[in-house]
Amino acid sequence: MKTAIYLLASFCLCFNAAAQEQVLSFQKSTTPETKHLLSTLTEGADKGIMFGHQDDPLYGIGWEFKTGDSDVRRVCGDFPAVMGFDLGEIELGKSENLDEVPFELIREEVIAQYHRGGISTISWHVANPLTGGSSWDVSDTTVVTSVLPGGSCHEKFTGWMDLLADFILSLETADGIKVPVLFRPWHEHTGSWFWWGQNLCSKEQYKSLWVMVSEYLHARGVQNVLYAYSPGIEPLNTDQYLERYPGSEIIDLLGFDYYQSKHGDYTGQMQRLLTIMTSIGKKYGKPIAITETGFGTIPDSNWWTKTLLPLMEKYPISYVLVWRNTDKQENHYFTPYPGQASEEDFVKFYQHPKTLFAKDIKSLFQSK
Ligand code: BMA
Repeated sequence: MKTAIYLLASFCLCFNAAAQEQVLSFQKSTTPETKHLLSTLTEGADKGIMFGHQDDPLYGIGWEFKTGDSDVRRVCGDFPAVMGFDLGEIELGKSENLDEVPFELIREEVIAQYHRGGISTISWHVANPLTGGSSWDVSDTTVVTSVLPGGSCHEKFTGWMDLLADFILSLETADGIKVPVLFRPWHEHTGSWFWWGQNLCSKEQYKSLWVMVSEYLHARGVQNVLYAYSPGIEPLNTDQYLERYPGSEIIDLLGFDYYQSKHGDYTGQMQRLLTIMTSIGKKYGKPIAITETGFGTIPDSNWWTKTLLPLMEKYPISYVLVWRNTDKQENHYFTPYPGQASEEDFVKFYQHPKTLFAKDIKSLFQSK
């Protein structure tokens, strides 16, 4: 018992020191398939820009949970190169995520996307472990401290990380290959709408969150994961972008999230962040991506070729991902569906040599 307590105490001490210096206590190890994913993300940018869509094969406008369906495919005949999925509420032991998607289906679709030669990225709108609320519950500013080692919710959160690890480890093909994924937790942290946001924790605490999760997944033997860092649009320069960067030892891809709205200078803001990321990406040797974007309901029928594509062409971007199409929420769709105003323009966008979809990835990268 004493030995166990000692080991635990020394682990905590080492952990804290490691967190402060941002030095991991382990050498990151990845499977050959995970390395292949990293090279696809990195080299992809020379060949074109991969298109991504959140929850693409799960549901869309007017349909739900039909194998092989996708609004993107219904419009252009191909699946996106990148698919995003969310594990929010897996930590609560539920069988469905916060958007009522069965985790079993997510698992199947991640594996199907791998067989297609495509990429899956996973976000985690994790519940608030201290208040019992959602990711968006920012009523308490001590949540991050509470989950770190020594905090009142640390043990509970360790259990949550176990459920996360179980899921990532369960992403396995019939012949036993662990499917690699790009994990993107703690996103949009430069805003203050999630419990891990800018005004809810210090920069050291935020970085420690990253160290804790990556160390824990490593300790659980998870090697089929890469990590994406994705603040919001707030950073005005490279220093601000990197203010809470947990370090190149952990992070594999740099991104940011930003959406167009009816007002505001979308192109100008995007250019600012893309310029910042391009220089950091080059300096650190990391691929860069637009990890979330879109123009809700796409009211501009030429948005794909006149707004998004010109932005994508100017920077060495690996992929761009637009958010989900759901009719459970009013006006919440980000790709066209048959009959939507931007359908024709999306087909032009698809046909453009610079954009890459699932079939392109399969032929370019010879994936399984
Ligand atoms: C948000 C919205 C929410 C959803 C969440 C996680 O941006 O789409 O409705 O619950 O993403 O997918």
